Amino acid sequence: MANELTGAPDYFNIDDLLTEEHLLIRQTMRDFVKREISPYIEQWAQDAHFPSEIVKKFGDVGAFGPTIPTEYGGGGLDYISYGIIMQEIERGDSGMRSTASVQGSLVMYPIYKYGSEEQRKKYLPKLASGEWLGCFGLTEPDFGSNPGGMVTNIKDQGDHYLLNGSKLWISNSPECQVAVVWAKNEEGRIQGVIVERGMEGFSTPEIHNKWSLRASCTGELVFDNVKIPKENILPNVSGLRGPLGCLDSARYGISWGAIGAAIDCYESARKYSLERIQFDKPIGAFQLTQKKLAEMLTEITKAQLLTWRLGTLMNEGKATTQQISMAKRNNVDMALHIAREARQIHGGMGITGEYPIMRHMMNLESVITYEGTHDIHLLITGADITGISAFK
Ligand code: TGC
Ligand code: FAD
Repeated sequence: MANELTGAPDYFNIDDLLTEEHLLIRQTMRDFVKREISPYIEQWAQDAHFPSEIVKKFGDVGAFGPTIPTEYGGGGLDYISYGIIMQEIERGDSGMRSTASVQGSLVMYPIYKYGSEEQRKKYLPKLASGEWLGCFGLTEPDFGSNPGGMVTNIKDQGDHYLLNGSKLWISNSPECQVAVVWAKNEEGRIQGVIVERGMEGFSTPEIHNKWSLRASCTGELVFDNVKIPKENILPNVSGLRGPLGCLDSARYGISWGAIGAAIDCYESARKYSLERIQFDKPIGAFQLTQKKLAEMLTEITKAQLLTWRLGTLMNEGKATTQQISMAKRNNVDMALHIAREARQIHGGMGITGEYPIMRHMMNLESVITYEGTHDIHLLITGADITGISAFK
């Protein structure tokens, strides 16, 4: 039932669907997370500390831009490999996975997909190696679920642009060297802009007092007449499809990542249920505990099958935005539900940092909101079913 090497459930022999390379990547990431994240994560989260040294380590292990071609420093891997990497990192912590998925899917991906050859060569190798950390600025104080309403703007000044506005809730922003920012031009069309730390008028204030993703740094991006060289505009995209295309890739990674958090909660609950004695029996002997564990394993298995199939569609270039949206919504909701049930099984101990449960649960409250809220994803599926958009 459990994979002997990774200790993760494999109830439907899904490992048989993976290649030797996939299994090797998973083992490498599992070892990395056990060595570099798991021993320290509770303290980082309790202290609201972002371990900036992890950025270089992620670069070294190949966690940044796994699907980007090797000539730009990426891993040149397929989408199942990418999913496996996100799963194993999020088994450690969703905030750590955020750091990696923003870098890969939301910073490297748009530069690779929409950037010029010069931009690819300038930024991608440094981002892949972890020399630079990047962030992605789409959300604004007044435009979250509705990014098309954004007011951040660029104005053509002849030999450069002037960037004004602000972005809110931006993962990695306080530590970033480079930001991919979405702004409207004078015709109201959305364009991608590469902003570098040190540009005059650009600042990245940190958001404090989060109860969620405490080991990930989150902040604002503030642009006060920032002079943007013309070569920093992403030339090959305009319109909302630019940022939304990046979200497809990131939401796909989250659909795998959430399974990692769910596995960690399930495994902790399973072990605890066999060790904890009440009424002279392990609590795992009680039917209601078994029901919880049985439902957890069933939901994890369904999510594993969903993401594996989605990964094959991604590899074939056939996955739709709506399919990715469904997987993100289902798997994050599944993981949050499992975290809550696992917390019950741990009783009072479940609220302490002795176990990973409460941290995963609090993290997942962000994951179910970012990259499109649960309800926005329900509406994406609703629009696909009926042909009627219920957003506006
Ligand atoms: P709508 O009219 O549907 O579409 C506007 C234009 O975009 C095109 N399009 C896409 N293109 C490529 N890929 C996709 N996935 C696309 N989806 C839509 C569409 O064809 C259209 O193109 P054009 O050329 O005709 O203009 O847009 P809408 O304004 O009705 O909004 C749709 C909606 C609500 C689904 C969308 O805006 C949405 O997804 N909202 C949620 C916002 C969101 O997810 N924000 C995420 C911010 S980043 C983040 O959270 C990072 S956290 C990372 C971490 O820490 O891990
Ligand atoms: P709102 O859009 O104000 O939504 C509030 C509520 O209203 C939600 O329940 C929503 O579902 C509901 N709602 C809104 N519109 C509708 C509708 N049409 N129909 C029904 N219900 C609706 N953004 C970035 O750009 N880059 C990042 O790196 C990034 N990182 C983040 C990190 C964290 C920790 C968090 C919490 C957020 C991050 N975000 C980032 C922002 C995130 O994408 C937004 O929070 C999210 O898209 C929701 O926007 P909002 O918070 O403004 O909520």
